[in-house]
Amino acid sequence: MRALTAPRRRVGVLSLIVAAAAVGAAFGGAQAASAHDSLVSATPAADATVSTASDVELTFSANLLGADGGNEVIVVGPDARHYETDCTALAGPVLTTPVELGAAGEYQVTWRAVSSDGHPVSGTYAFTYAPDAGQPVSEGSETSPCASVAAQQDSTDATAPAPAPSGLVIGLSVGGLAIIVVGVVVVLLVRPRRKGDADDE
Ligand SMILES: [Cu+2]
Repeated sequence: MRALTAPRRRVGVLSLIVAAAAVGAAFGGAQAASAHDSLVSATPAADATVSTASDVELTFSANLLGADGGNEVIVVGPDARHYETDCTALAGPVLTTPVELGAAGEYQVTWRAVSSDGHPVSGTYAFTYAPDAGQPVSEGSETSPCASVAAQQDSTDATAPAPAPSGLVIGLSVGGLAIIVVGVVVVLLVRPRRKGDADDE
């Protein structure tokens, strides 16, 4: 009887350790996610219609990290051309990107920022540009005038056979793995315990 119980108990302890690790990982992930800075306000605001804009200003919930090239805002017009005129400047929680807008229509703002915990956060939103008559119409540019953004887009556009997985994909994979591990552990835990209960009583 002893010989049977010992290995079973060892499996139980092992399962508990794995379960604790998995739950810890899941919790850690959730905590890290909740600590990510979020976009608090934007000018022009999402879904707003503006008649003029000299820059796009995004304010986040905390001071961002000034990692090189990590904070980027691109502004793409209805003609799919870029209308930001320089790289994004960071001041505390605020990203400012100068723009010269072109034709009237919907402009897409795509941003990527380095959260105060060091992790990248990103998002996209649109605003409508409805300029008064006589406003200068910028021609925009085919690629971002910001070298680090343009370089990134080049590498994205290149026909790479296996594009590097994004942080989101990695996060989902890790999350999926944690769920699978927890599932396996639950099965392992439930099985021997039933037998064990029967034996003990
Ligand atoms: Cu994080």
